[in-house]
Amino acid sequence: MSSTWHILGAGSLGTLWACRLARAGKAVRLILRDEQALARYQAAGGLTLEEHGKRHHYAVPADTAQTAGPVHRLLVACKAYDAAPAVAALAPRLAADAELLLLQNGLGSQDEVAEQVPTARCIFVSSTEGAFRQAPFDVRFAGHGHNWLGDPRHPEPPPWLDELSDAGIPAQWSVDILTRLWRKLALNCAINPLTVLHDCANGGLLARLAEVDALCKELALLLQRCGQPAAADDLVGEVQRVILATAANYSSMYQDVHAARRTEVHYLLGHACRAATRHGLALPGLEQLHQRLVDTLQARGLPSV
Ligand code: NAD
Ligand code: KPL
Repeated sequence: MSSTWHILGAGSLGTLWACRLARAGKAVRLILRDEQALARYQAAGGLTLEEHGKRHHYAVPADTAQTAGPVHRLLVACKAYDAAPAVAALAPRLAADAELLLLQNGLGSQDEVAEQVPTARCIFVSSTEGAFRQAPFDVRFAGHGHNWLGDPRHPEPPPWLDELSDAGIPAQWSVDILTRLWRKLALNCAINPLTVLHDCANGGLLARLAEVDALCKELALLLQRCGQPAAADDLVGEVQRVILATAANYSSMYQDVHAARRTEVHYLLGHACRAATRHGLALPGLEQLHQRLVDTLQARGLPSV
């Protein structure tokens, strides 16, 4: 018998996954932060997903970490900085052999979560899908993409992987999930902080390609030193292609900063700088970028970790 999909965090990606699983008839339950969030959810009457201009409602059942009952399969859909504390609060309900899917961008939060649940299987996800919250429990599916799932400790896929394609969730098992996550982290480090510092859309970086290229060179050195040479392959070329293809868009970090939301800098540029220090690698351009970003976030009253 298939396990229930418990979804921790009913934000953009949590709602996107919950609605598609529910639509496909899978057993799904949301786990919300506290009783107040549960009351707000019940007042909203369920989740709303807008796709191709059409709005659909899903009355997905919900509870909180304090509700009784074991959790065998958990999609962790919080921000990177919330993931480990959220999982820790749920730990008493997690089965010893529970499987966790970690949707967080960047690196570092996956290990923080794994420390909370040493006997569980942690599956890392790298997602290029895009969704955003229009209102509480009301999400727009904004960008079709793909999801790569992988487990750095066990190369074999879980038996339930097909449930995702049954639900229309584009997913593929990846034996090199860390390479994918490092590559995405490097792209984010080369683009997102500069869009914040120069207050521009991604395309604004076309006028600053020398600065972008210098960062890519340092990032490529870091990837090599971290044992990820494939993630370094033609990084500068891909960064330039992404800047061109998304020229009119504002990066996720830019959007967070302008909406006065906490960023995931600690798990992106912060992680890159910590990894360089651990390897005794001097990367002055990256360090300076991090410091400028930290100063900018602090000046705006936003957390810099
Ligand atoms: P979000 O802020 O929209 O949603 C996170 C949700 O988690 C919020 O509803 C929050 O209240 C909830 N939460 C936090 N702590 C909780 C707790 N203790 N218990 C229960 N719920 C809790 O975030 P998002 O945009 O869905 O992003 C989630 C992750 O996915 C991030 O790491 C992000 O970088 C990554 N990601 C997002 C997108 C996207 O398009 N939104 C795309 C790719 C990757
Ligand atoms: O993933 C991105 C983001 O905005 O977070 C882009 C800009 C495509 C690459 O950094």
